[in-house]
Amino acid sequence: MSKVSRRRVLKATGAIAAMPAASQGGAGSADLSSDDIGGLPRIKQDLVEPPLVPKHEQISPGGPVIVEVELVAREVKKVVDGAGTEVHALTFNGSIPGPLIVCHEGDFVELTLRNPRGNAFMHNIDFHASTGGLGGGALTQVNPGEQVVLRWRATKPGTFIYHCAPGGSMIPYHVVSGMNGAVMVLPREGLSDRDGSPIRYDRAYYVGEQDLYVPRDAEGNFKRYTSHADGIADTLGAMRGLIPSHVVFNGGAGSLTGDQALRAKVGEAVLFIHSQANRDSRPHLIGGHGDYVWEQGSFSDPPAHGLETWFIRGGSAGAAIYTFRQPGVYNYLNHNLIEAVELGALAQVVVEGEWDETLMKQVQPPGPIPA
Ligand SMILES: [Cu+2]
Repeated sequence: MSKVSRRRVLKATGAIAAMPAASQGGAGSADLSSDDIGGLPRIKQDLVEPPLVPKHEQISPGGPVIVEVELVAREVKKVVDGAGTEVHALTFNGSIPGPLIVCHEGDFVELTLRNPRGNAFMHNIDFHASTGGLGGGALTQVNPGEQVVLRWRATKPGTFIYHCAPGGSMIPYHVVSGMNGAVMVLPREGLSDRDGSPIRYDRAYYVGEQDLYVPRDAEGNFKRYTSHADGIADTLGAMRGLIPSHVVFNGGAGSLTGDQALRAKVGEAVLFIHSQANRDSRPHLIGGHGDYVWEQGSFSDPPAHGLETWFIRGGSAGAAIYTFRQPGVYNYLNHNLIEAVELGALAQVVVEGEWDETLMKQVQPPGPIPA
């Protein structure tokens, strides 16, 4: 039986909905007509501010669904470090990065993108997870006071960035002003290791890394501006130097440390999704590892096992899972240590639990060197 006729038979018998997308010849093949899509169940996904991730199932409970999400372009002033340095940010839903969207391979994402009246800029969105004209960028251009609805099918499982891309210099300007986020497309049957055995996580965090280019005055102090328009020429000048003033997680230096640190318990498997829409990064968990790492973000490929540091290419998102084995305060950082410690790309994970002396023990405390 040919592939097409076999699919038709399976569809007619209702068997196709229960099959993993890979068996269907890949989601996005013509297994659903426009009428079929219109009749799919709809799920509204309440997006949340990173590092939190929206409520989701790791294994799809059924066939494809339409996942409805809403993003609003917010043009806001943000303080990005402990010294009070300000940027006139461009954001999705007010946070840097924008919220994580989660769906399963073969699902449809239906985005309402709103650009409120009173905003200064036209905005749109390019979903790297989507297929077609500029990742949706051509179909989502909205001026202040407009909204648009775009539906796209998640055909590739993995982690992918999305970003605003309104054309010309406004593309990098909007991206480095904060207008980016990520989508996680889970395999319908959930994640698996290199042997095909299931991998599950107990919690998930989304860390969006952002390079910022805050202009300086003649004395080297960060400048302040009254509006986006006021600072745009200087900011474009600083961007062209390619040397960021800040490299931060979740919108600012220290935004994931201290009271705002990530939390976990010994024995929990934690999924870290890490995006960088513009510049390379090198995530590393000090005192831990990447048990499973999808460095390039594709869940079609098996994860690497047991990594020390992984590489996130600018313009991509990757995923790593680690099961914590010791309590303590861990640093999760960009292991360009200058970017981490001097520029801000550092988070903390506070882990509760029992210390395992078989894994690490101070055999002799510090003391004088014997004569
Ligand atoms: Cu924009």
